[in-house]
Amino acid sequence: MEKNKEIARIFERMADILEFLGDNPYRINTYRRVANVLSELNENVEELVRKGKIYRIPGLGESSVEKIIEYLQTGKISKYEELKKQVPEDLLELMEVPGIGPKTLKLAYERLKIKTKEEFIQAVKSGKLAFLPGMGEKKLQNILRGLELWQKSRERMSLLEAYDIGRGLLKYFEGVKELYEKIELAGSLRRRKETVGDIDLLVSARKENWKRLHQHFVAYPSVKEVLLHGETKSSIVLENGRQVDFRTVEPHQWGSALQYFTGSKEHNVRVRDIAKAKGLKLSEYGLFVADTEEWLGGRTEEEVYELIGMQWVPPEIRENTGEVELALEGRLPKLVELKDIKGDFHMHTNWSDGINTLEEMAQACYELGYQYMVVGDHSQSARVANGLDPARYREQFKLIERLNEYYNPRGFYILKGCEVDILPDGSLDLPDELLEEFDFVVASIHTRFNQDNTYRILKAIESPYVNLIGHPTGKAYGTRESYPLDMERVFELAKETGTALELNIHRADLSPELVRKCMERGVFIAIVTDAHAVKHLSYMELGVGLARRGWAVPELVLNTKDLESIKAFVRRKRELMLSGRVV
Ligand code: DGT
Ligand code: CA
Ligand code: CA
Ligand code: ZN
Repeated sequence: MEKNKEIARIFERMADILEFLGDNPYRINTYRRVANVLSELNENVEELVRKGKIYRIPGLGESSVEKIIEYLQTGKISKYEELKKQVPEDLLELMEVPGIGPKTLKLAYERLKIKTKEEFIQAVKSGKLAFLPGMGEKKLQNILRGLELWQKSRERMSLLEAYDIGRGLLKYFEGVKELYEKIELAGSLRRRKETVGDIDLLVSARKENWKRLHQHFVAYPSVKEVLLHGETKSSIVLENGRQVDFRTVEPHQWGSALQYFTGSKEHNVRVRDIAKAKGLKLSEYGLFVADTEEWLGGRTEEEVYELIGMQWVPPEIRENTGEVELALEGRLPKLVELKDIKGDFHMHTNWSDGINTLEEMAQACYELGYQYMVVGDHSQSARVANGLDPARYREQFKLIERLNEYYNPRGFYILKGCEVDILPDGSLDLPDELLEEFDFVVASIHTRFNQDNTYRILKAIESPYVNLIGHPTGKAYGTRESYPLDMERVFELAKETGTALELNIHRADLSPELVRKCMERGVFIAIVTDAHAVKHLSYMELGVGLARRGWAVPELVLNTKDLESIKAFVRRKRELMLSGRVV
């Protein structure tokens, strides 16, 4: 009955648009009635059309039936496509929100000049919407709740959120260690996709333990709803609305199951086809001879790929974007790994807007086994972030020097650094005399996110003292899109001058696509946590995953360099730029 629902939804939407446009009430009612009829039908609409019975259904006129048939044949209703063009896209989207009707949107549009989703949400939150006629407290509350639900149901979670949920689940399963052999988070989370639809948890265990494992799973403390409770598969929805799928497999199936449930679907389809061409059959249950069903293997992923005649493919690049061909030829690049990382270049302390002290951040980085860290507090123009003026930076230098007396003999180095603001004209928020005193400088844009910022970034790269461009595209998941930016020119100048671009874990900026371009063009990236507290420092693993997703190789990841190479990187740029050989 899927089609019944789909078509009913479109008629409902058409009615909404007509109402928004102030069309004639008769037609609006007709569309709503058709929507009702379709959703109440006991029979499948496709079936009714095939048997010619559709014309005998009360409430469906000839032109409605035409539209239904058009949809079944083409997947579209042209009238709907035409209507959609007459309403701002954002408002159209809002019509889907429970509690928000076309009347409300029309009023908001006409009286408050609201044209975008953001403006509408803002008007709800600021109470401005309450001034519309007929808008009571209860209705406002409904709208608020509806918005919340809708946003949650439609937005995929950020990788960071999924990672946190995943870590929580793994910890929870440590409590029943004796019941299973292996456990892993699969799906898009394992592939480190920037957004994650649902979380997939996979366990290998002897069959007799499966029942207890599934009981343990559905008893997870933050469960809101159990969608499915079986003996091989269970699904839950957490209180925050996120879904987790859980599967148990037998130990000898582990590798093939992990390979299958990691995806991506596109990658799996390719791999299966290759297996098929060799007379093999690959499924989540193992690798088999196609004709005889003889089991060949599948204990580990490595075994699966090897038996098919391929290199093992890192999960982060399993997207069928060239990795399959290279794996067949044994030519996959060696990607950067967490153990290659020697330091972090961007973090904040409570000198600006961080939570922890410099001492605490330093100790945490030391305990992570790093060789160095860059302190990167905000500069003066970032007032909301309690940015530092030159005098305070110099004061901070003294503290860093004192701490270094303790840490350097232990093989750990705190580098003097900053996250200097790139001002609207592209100049830097700190004078050259001070910039010169830093060991490493990050420069970032924190204002005017809506304009083309190419000139600002290029100008910052031209500074002899800027070593890293912070969150280059300005994107922030869930709140902001990137500003227009001529990445090709940025890549070119970054490469020419020896300036790195930041992969900021919090913002997934650079995106994996851009990281891949950096690799192709020979531009350095630096993976940074932008930590504002000690606990954020541990997200480096995630950053490495995002970099790997962009096919990052250690040679072009600045954090894999040792302290001497970092110093040389900084020195080289200063010499180059001050000698006037570039620009
Ligand atoms: P998501 O949850 O939307 O972020 O993306 P995934 O990749 O985690 O997708 P999900 O949760 O639907 O399924 C997990 C993996 O299971 C997926 O990456 C590949 C595998 N899988 C699921 N359904 C199919 C299917 O119909 N065909 C194939 N070949 N693989 C599938
Ligand atoms: Ca998933
Ligand atoms: Ca799933
Ligand atoms: Zn920043």
